[in-house]
Amino acid sequence: MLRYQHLFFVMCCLLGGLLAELTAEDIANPSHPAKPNVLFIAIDDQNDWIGAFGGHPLAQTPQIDRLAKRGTAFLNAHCQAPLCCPSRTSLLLGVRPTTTGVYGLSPSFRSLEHWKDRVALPQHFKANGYRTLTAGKIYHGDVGGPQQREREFDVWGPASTVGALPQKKLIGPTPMGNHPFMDWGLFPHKDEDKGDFQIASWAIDQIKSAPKNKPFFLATGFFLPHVPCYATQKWFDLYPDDDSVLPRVKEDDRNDTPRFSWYLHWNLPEPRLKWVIENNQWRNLVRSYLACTSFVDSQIGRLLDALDDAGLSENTIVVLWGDHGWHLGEKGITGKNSLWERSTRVPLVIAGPGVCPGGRCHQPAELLDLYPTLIDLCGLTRRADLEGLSLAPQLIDATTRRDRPAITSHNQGNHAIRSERWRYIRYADDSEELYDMERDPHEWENVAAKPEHASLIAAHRQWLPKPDSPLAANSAHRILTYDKSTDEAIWEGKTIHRNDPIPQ
Ligand SMILES: [Ca+2]
Ligand SMILES: [Ca+2]
Repeated sequence: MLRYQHLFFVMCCLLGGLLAELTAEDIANPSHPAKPNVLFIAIDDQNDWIGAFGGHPLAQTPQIDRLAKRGTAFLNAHCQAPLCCPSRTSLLLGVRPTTTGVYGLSPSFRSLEHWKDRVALPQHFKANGYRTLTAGKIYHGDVGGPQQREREFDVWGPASTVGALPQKKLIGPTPMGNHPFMDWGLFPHKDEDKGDFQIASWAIDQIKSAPKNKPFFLATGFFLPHVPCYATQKWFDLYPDDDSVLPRVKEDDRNDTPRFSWYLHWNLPEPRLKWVIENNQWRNLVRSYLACTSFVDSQIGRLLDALDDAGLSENTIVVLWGDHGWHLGEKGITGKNSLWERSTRVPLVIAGPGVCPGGRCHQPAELLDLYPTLIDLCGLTRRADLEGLSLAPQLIDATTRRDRPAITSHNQGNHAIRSERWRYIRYADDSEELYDMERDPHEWENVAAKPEHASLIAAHRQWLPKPDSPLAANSAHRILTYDKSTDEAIWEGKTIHRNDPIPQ
């Protein structure tokens, strides 16, 4: 009986999706767009501290939760690289960092001979009759001058900015260079003066004035909760000013992680947990990050309201994703650049025509999958050069199995393989980690050395990406290379010796 009920539910969803795509107006008026619009929302450095994703018990994100109720939330979704540029390059081109060799903050893929003319996701929408628009951070950095901008999107709105800034840094000088972005906290300003507010306002204007005879692909990239995490009192008030906001950490957690795990974030402006605690900044950082997350959530709510007000919600696919996670003390660090869950797990929600409401998918999913998924949902021309897998089956029935795990890479030779239950990490020097994510969701106990896990590790190893390309030309910033024959690791141009103390 249950099976029939399930089948009936799936058929209703399929029929509902088809009906949503083709309305009476389409039949009466062939010029009315039968293709759905797409609202494509990126959030920079947003980890899984989102209500619907359960990464933090106190996170307040009612608008993303509202979107998740309308669509499918991918609860085991992961970035392909724990850093902006390589993660976004992978998503936009539909290929892995291990294929492009783009692992650092530079180069821009458009500067590379092999990728300069490759059709990126927004260009594929344009080629299929869409009007394409963008504001904020979608690509990482400049795409290469006005001519190239026009090739990427039809219409460009405001770029990403922090907006209102305090007169000077709110926290004391941070280690490893006192980077101006390493700052957070509360200072008096107006939400309306924040860059993300202005980006949302621009996107709302585009939704209101969208031509009726052409579907749109509107990409909106929010900057927060990327550092500097500034927010107004209203957003801080959502979170208790006590230690109940702190994430759970294990003091000696790095005792069983390989030394090579430190090489991936050897020397960075993001402070270690030790510094954050010693400078009485841990609670402030956590509250600031959560406050910024809730603020961005409210801006997403403004976009969803605009779609409702314009009568476009029924015919618009909304995709929400974060480009990678962020540590706030877990494993002794803040920031990204790790192959653990807090760095690789991202919020991913897809809602709209053809998507079953309320879906909760626990199968592994990758940001890389968005390109083929959107091709399926919008009926675009198929492409044979994409490395992701369409999530369309999971959007109809979230329990549909996927054999392929999610794979995250950070520089050549360092990879995490996340299956439904396990996380396997292999570093360039062959050191390994294995975590049972069901029994040990915080990844506190590395069980890679246990003999009973040998076959499990072998099964995960089969998914290590091929090719595993070396660095693309002009790679820079957060770059690590390793020569196994000499055991020499080079971080940002400087050799790391086996006995060097770990920078703190
Ligand atoms: Ca980012
Ligand atoms: Ca540990």
